[in-house]
Amino acid sequence: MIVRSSRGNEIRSSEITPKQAFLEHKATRRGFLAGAGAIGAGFLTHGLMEPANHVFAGEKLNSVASKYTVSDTQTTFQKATNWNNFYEFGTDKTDPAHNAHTLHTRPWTVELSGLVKKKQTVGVDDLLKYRPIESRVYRHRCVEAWSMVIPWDGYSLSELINFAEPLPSAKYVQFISKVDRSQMPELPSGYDWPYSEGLRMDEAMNPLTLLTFGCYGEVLPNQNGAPVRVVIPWKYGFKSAKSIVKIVFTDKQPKTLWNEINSSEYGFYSNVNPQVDHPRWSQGHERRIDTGFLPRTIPTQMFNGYADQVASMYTGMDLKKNY
Ligand SMILES: Nc1nc2c(c(=O)[nH]1)N[C@H]1C(S)=C(S)[C@@H](COP(=O)(O)O)O[C@H]1N2
Ligand SMILES: [Mo]
Repeated sequence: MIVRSSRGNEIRSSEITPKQAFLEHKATRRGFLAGAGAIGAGFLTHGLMEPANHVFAGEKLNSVASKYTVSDTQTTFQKATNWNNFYEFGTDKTDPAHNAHTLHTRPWTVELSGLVKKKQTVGVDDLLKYRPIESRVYRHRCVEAWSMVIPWDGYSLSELINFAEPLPSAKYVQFISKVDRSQMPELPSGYDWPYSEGLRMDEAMNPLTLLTFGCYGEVLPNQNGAPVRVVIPWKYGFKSAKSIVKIVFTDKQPKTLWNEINSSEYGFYSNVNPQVDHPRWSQGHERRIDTGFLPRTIPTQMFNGYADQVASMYTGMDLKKNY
């Protein structure tokens, strides 16, 4: 089925929310635009309240330009939304685009918990309006040695962490993704769901770590982790948890799904590093998927090319040991 998105292009129905949600978002679009000026009011006062002005896949975000942007050739929207890892919706790269429409992205809340002053549950629309949304073109390097260049829309996670006020004892941040078998009929067995990932506090506070609501200037398609995910561009893609429902502040390094499955292949840090190979393949090169035709093989850069902004967090650390 083909429908028209808000930007007037034709998009496949698998890239948007189910029909019901699509109709609903049309009816409420005016409400969202009217409320968009109220940046900052957000969840500071509303907490659990779900505002009526929900936004859905395909809806335009009024993003502002960002200094955190690379000039590499961008991956096409078509490719970035049809070649995905989102195992909750199947393990083939094309599965999420076909299956993720069953995810209900509203109502949606994110729980802030653990070692933090302002423990609370926040509606995702309040989160979206908390700070101006920036468009940031990031390199995106999967541990499987392919890469893309994607314009994401969001704001630094540090903004939310500063709001939440972690206790001094909080040393790590854990991200927990949604799991719901009724919405994820393809949920594979053999994994310790929900998907879980984590960062050290300084990594989570690094301005590059993006709390992400959109890509290509639009609300995230479900297969890219709607309605809210993180993007950590100097780490392998699996660190960037999708469809987050819980952010937990902890004093110990949190459990992560891939590390629990195979700690020798998927380390907690997983910084992009061409000198530390995956046990089963080289990480020295990557297949850059950009134009949508044949991928080009290019050398992988240390910290995915973000060394200037992140290398100082790891001075004195043995990156072969802390892979
Ligand atoms: N919840 C969840 N988050 C996830 C994954 C997943 O399977 N489930 N896959 C990860 C991997 S391996 C990659 S490469 C990126 C892919 O993000 P993209 O599909 O938006 O490019 O999401 C990451 N986040
Ligand atoms: Mo990945």
